[in-house]
Amino acid sequence: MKIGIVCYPTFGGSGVVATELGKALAQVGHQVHFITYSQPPRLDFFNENLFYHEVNIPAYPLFQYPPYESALSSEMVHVARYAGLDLLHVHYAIPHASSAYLAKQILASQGIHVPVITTLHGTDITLVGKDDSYAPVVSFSINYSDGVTAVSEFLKQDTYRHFDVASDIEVIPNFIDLDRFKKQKKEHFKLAICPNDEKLVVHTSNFRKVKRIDDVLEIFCRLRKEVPSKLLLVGDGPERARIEKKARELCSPEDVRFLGKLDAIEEVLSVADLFLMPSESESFGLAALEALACEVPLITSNAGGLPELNVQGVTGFMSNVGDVDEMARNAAFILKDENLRKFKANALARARDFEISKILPLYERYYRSVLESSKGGS
Ligand code: GMT
Repeated sequence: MKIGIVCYPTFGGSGVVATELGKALAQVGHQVHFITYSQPPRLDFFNENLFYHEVNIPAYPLFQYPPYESALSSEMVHVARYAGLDLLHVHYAIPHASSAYLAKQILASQGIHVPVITTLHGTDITLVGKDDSYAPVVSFSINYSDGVTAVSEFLKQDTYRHFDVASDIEVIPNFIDLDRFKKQKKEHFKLAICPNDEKLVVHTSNFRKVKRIDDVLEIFCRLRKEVPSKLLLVGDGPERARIEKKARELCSPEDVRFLGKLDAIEEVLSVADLFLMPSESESFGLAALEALACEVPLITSNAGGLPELNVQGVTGFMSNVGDVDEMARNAAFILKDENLRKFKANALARARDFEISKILPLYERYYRSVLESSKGGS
């Protein structure tokens, strides 16, 4: 198949999933064309089946807001024609699904049929998409996609709850490449951060409000009274400066470190003992799956799709959003030497359920079914 993939070229979950999916599809022989406004960070290796097309957004003094959607639709049209794409797979509804709809109509007017599959990732539905400024366009572009997938059952149901959507939504969860995400020998790194054998607690995110990073600090402050431990915060985003200031007020610089954006997150996870994800909303929790793959148990909220990943009392614990006291108590329980080994083993076993080799065929099968059912359609 020849597949066009549209996504945000960022460290965010939807961009990572889209890029890893495209790479995996290319490795099994599909031709994959990425259409994005800059090179996705994980598009970092050569494969004869991989292509990258940058969306060009020419500036013009009239444009206070450059019309990215139009430029994106035009690039989809160019690539679909030039490469002979069989389908377009867009990740994150806003604005990719509506741009794809427009591209599809333009192509149809030229006698070319290219079906569109939209993958819903999370905040495109649960947060941003619900806003009146976007909701009618999100509903429309979901209904007029030829296929729609969501990364969890929760996200599927939330889409039906909040949007006027009639289409069937296929649930295909996030996945993990266990060849890359596995515990590595990085003991020197652990020793540098935890010189007195403290436990290492990690949080990675895009530092947005929805991640409740204040709760990460609150949990850690309570935990370190019980268990000698250190906290590593990985990633960057709008909340970073405020959280760094709060961390300075609450903790000593030896206890909490900010590492910024990291490509090789698996190296940090390899030496971690516990991962915190107390999010307000989380459609799946890819970062938590990456932690599990590196044998790191989880303390998460029970929001959104997290119960579909974190198994209560097995891979970690879940609590109501904001219940930092319970989260800290459970964190201390996991970190007891007699418990930690079991939780770590369970973490890896759970990650295996989401191995890419299990999830890739679900996408391929779905592509084939959409191609089949949209044959001759418009
Ligand atoms: O808002 C974010 O956290 C980024 C967002 C994205 O789309 O880039 O992540 C979402 O998609 C990931 C991949 O499917 C999911 O694992 C995350 O749970 C989801 N984030 C939220 O729902 C908050």
